[in-house]
Amino acid sequence: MDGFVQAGPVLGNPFADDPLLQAYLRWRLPADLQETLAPGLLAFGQRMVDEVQGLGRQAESHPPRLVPYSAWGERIDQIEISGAWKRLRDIAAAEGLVSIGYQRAEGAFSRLHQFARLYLFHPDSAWFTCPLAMTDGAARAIEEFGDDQLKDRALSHLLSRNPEQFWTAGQWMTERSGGSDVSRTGTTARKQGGTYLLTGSKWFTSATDSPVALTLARIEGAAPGSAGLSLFYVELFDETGRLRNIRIERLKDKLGSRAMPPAELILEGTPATLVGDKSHGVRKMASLFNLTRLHNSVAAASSMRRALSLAKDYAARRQAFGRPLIELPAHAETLACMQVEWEGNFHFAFHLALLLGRQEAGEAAEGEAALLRLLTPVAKLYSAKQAVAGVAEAMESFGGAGYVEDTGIPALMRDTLVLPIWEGTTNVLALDVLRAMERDGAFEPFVEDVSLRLRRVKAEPLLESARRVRRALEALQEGRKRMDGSEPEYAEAMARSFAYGLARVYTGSLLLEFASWLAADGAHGTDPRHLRAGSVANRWCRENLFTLPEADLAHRKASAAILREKP
Ligand code: UCC
Repeated sequence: MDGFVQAGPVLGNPFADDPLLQAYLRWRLPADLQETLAPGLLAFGQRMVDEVQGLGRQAESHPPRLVPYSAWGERIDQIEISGAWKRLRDIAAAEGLVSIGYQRAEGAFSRLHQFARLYLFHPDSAWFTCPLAMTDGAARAIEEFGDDQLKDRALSHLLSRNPEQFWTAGQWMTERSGGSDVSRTGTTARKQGGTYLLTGSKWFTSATDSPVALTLARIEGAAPGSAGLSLFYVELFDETGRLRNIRIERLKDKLGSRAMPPAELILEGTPATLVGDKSHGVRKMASLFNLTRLHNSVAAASSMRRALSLAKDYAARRQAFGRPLIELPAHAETLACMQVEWEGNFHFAFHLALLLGRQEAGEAAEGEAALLRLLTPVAKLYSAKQAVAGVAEAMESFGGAGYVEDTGIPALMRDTLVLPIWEGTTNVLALDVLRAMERDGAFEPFVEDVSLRLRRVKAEPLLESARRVRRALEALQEGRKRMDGSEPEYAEAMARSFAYGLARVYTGSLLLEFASWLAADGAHGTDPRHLRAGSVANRWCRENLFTLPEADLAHRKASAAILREKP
């Protein structure tokens, strides 16, 4: 019998093993702050290996369960969750995975610090990063729109580092009529004394084991459409722990993120507090979902990194055709492409965290708010697609083993597949990109920002790439003019390609700026790392940065004709 046993991939401390994250923090943070934060990140990374990986696996294998009735027939609708999931929540609280962003101890860099931690936590956390994203978004919307009473009540829990005090928040936006077009929301709100009572059904509620949630409802008599919706804060349980006029119809039987309990709910006069003034609830909810979309981008970069580190480690251990896989040119090329795509997405996501931190600290430069508004959907839609492609590629690189459940790789694939779906699908976000350009004038700051970044690129080996990005930027400007001057349907048909173009151009400029910094930085002048960063940037920029496909009326008619035939 052949006694050969293949050694599986091994994961180390995700901070210690991530030179890109370390270099990025050296680049962006003041030296003293970087030195202060690094030991904490290293220790947190070790906690992933020692504790969180095991908890994530346990939570995944003990999914939540709905208990509709007590032993004696009383309707109780309790969601039972695993001890591991509860422990993940306690760790998240104690490590400040939400509160760091609000305590702002690191000023404009607080979001960078927070998202560095979330990036380390995500792939081991069995998607506990979903409730954390929702909690972060709820805290932000309440901070922005809530009155003092609501802020005192809710933020003291949502931002607590004490596991006994900490609350996660859910988000209930999706109804049967749609998760994308929320203007058709049917839930109504009736005023009773100082509170509102909500009646309706919610088709997909996220993080439903949370004690509080933000949701949309139409106050009786309010206008139809999304402007007539208002934003509400709900506390799900009364003092005895019973649901407040909420029925849980069922938990969603999802493809992935199995430790997490989204549900279908019926609201039967559920007490709720209005957040801010009446109406324009979608605009207020945007404060939540713009933040959860950034969480999504960081989770995408984190998932890509996890998949790549598994694939690379395995490629060094696994022999085929007389060599380790990593030495086989075709395989090495595939892995290198994955690495370039991951590094680009990493830069894009972390740059948004930097912009957000600056904005919240009141240190944003002119145009940066509009830029962040535009780049948020761009990063979400692009990174989610790239993460799905990257994780699928990593899965394939394991051959049949990647398709086998107990390697953990199928779970990683399943969990990644939700990234393009929740918090806005690719096309919905591409349309949001148009909205940001039209309503917030965000394209001009984008052009200025990329141009400024390209002017900082001085190193000779990067100049050709800088020229390529400049040409692609001009193509985007040309495309924008064409979209502006055409019927709206042309712009909508082109929105996805255009958004991809924005993502690739912007990321190219960030990679070039980073490589330039490494090349110019005295500490790295002789370090070959700056050469490899240059190779990453050049490879990114050699690819198809942006071209706008022709999509005139004839093209649209052709699309309709193509679709006419059954698949
Ligand atoms: O359903 C879901 C669950 C899926 C499964 C999840 C699996 C669970 C496991 C997960 C574990 C990981 S998720 C779906 C969540 N839904 C969304 O993310 C919403 C997607 N739809 C959109 O984003 C749309 O673009 C809408 C809803 C925002 C479109 O709304 P409207 O009302 O039709 O469009 P308007 O009229 O353009 O926008 C209304 C207002 C405007 O402001 P005012 O009131 O001043 O006119 C907009 O400028 O909202 C403003 N607005 C924004 N503001 C719209 N979008 C934004 C934005 N992104 N930022 C700022």
